[in-house]
Amino acid sequence: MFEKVLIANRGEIALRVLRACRELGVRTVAVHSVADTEAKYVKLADESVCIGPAPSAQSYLNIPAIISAAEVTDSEAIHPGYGFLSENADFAERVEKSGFVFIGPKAETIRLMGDKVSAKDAMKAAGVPCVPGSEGALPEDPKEIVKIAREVGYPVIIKAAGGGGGRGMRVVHTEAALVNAVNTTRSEAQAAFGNPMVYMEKFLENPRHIEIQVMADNYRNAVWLSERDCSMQRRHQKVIEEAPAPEVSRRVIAKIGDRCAEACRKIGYRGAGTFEFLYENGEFYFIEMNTRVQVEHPVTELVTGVDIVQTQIRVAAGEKLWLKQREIEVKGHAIECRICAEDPFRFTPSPGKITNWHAPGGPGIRVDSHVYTGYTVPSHYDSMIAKLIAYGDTRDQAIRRMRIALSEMMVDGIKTNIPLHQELMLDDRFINGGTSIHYLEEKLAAREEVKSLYPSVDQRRDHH
Ligand code: MV4
Repeated sequence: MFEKVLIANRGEIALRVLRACRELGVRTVAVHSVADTEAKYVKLADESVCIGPAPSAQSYLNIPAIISAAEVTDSEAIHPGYGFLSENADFAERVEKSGFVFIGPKAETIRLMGDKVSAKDAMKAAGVPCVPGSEGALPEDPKEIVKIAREVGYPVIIKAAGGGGGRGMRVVHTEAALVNAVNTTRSEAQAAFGNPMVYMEKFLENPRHIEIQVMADNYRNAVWLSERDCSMQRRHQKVIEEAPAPEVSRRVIAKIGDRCAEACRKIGYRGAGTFEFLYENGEFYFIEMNTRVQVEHPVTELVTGVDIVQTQIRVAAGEKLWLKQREIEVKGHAIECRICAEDPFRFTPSPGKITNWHAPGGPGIRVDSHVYTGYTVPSHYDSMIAKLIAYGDTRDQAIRRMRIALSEMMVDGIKTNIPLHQELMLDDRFINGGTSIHYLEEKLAAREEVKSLYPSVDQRRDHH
């Protein structure tokens, strides 16, 4: 096992990685920006290094500063968490070239998956079902593009190879709009990602977002650890995640999961990973692979009993995967609410000092958070301040526990989206389970409509 791991991240995931290291007897180095000097996980780490000013471009994305911090502290490995540099192939490469272990896949794997065209090619070749569409990137010739779209069938979606996570996409409903849409997406992709390559897929109108968690070692052993349903989202930001996915046949999931694990063996995948699928009419369609630990990993940990972050560290240190697929069982149900420092109705960020913090507890409740009374939520980063996770024997029990936990939770001094979560935990469609990726935005739009028809006294006063 490593003697010392550097945590190249901040917030709740830095604390999560720190706890995993502690349990493994590994010493920790926290790197932080000026804005995070007072963070609890910085104080809890064995050592800390300030790597730059508040803006992440100069701190959490500052590759030379992070590598220098690893050098001066004599760290052996670097855990990138999620976001920031976690899926940056150049970072992974420079970490390894500098003689440290990158806790994640090989740089070439990150690069393969970062290009959504090569990722899809690799997965198709490995037997993972993909959304029907163009064979690889679209050609230049407009006539060829029109022909491909006719074969795929409208509506189609044009996506940037360098995009992902909802960036650089355009839906096309008619042939008349096609070539223009392709050209616009190309130039936007060139500007945003420095890569003009685009590809085409059949546009699925009302899918769910279901993803499969995988874990692999350095020796081509791989398992899949159940699935998560992350359909409850707004503007590509997940709001609620759960495991297992409601209303999906276990047989169909098992077939897809086995394909994912097999694909990992084929491509020599290493570490934790997530296969993202769209699920519509009983079918799974691969769209992207994430090569990092995800925000929502705790729901998988609760239903499988596998500590994903510890497993990441152990396989990175060269341990052979001890988990056997037939021993991995899904038990119970887990739901995660992302608690964000934001206005629950307008979604504007609400940074500032938390004057009073009380985390809920009781059976089946887990809170992953780095905040405390007196903590100031900085304005420079993501607004997520906590993950509230409820586990139960059944989905119904998990929901009931979540309602109680939300009612106990106290966050004073800033606004949070707790009221939105409380509303969703009482929402009939959520309670039935299996809502699509559009559900939350439709619900919020309907709520806006009611508000404009029947303005509150406050809104009328604001208006005048
Ligand atoms: C799609 C799609 C419908 N059809 N692809 C958005 C994020 C990126 N990971 C892929 N995305 C989508 N790809 C086809 N062929 C709809 C989306 C999509 C979406 C996907 C997952 C979660 C939320 C979403 C919200 C809007 C659109």
